Amino acid sequence: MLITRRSFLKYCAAASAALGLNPTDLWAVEQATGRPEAPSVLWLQGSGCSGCSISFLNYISPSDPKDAADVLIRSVSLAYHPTLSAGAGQTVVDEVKRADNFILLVEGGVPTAFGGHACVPWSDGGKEITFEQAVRDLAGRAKQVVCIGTCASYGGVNAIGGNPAGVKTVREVTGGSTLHVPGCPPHPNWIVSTLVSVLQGKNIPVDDRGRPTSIYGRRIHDECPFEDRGKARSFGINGKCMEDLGCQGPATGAPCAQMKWNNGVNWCVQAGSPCLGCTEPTFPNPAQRRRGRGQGRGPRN
Ligand code: FSX
Ligand code: SF4
Repeated sequence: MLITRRSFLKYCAAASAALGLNPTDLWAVEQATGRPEAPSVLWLQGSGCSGCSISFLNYISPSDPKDAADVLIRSVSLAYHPTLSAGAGQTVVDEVKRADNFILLVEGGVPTAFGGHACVPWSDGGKEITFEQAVRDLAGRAKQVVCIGTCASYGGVNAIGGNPAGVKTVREVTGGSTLHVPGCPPHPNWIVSTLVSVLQGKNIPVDDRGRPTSIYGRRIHDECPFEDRGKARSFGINGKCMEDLGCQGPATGAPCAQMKWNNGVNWCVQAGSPCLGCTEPTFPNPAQRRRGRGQGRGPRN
């Protein structure tokens, strides 16, 4: 069963979630998705914590659920999401099999050990389909593949250490071009603005890590307001530079200092924590270099 724009709105409203965009973006996405040939969106979840989906839904506007967010929700044709889809079972599997003209969003890394059976998103006719199979199949048919979060983009938390499940990036598994929206999780604005650009068919300039430069082109440290306010000597000290406590801001591309999180309330360093570099291929262990791993070449055009 396909999720209609209306029904997606209902699920999101039930979760007290709303997504925000400025009016220009909204007008643009309405134009982009209002076309009969506009692609739908399939969202897969693999080896992750679902935090990326939660972040996507976490742009809360409790006082006015029918604001700009409603327009976006009505505009995006979400054909599949493992937890937002109303339908289940073979009906949904058949819809996914029939899907064409879609953008594939992948959240989470791809487990490849145990024949891929560490992650089984669905069964088809009683046969288990592994996440690895699903990603390979759908990526091959998608108009564009977008990795949501650091796990899908670079392996992230799930590929660290011994990596017993053999978690790989989407790009390692498919060998194809992928657009990356890293962050553990990514900010909802990063997800939404990238999705809008993809739906508009824009050419999205990316850096050498496959990330849109419009979002990730500036380093945390370059725009951190705390550099001149003295060095923090312990964690939990608000408003001081965390450089001596391992802050990854100088090596991390992200606009957290200006955009902040939770509707502009706060961000890591302001809350007394070093930046952990969650948008980088080295996350969560900056000492473990994974140069070249899963780094996308930008969108397919
Ligand atoms: Fe990874 Fe998504 Fe971190 Fe979690 O599932 S980017 S573990 S916030 O949410 O993939
Ligand atoms: Fe991630 Fe650093 Fe931004 Fe915190 S400040 S969300 S660790 S990029």
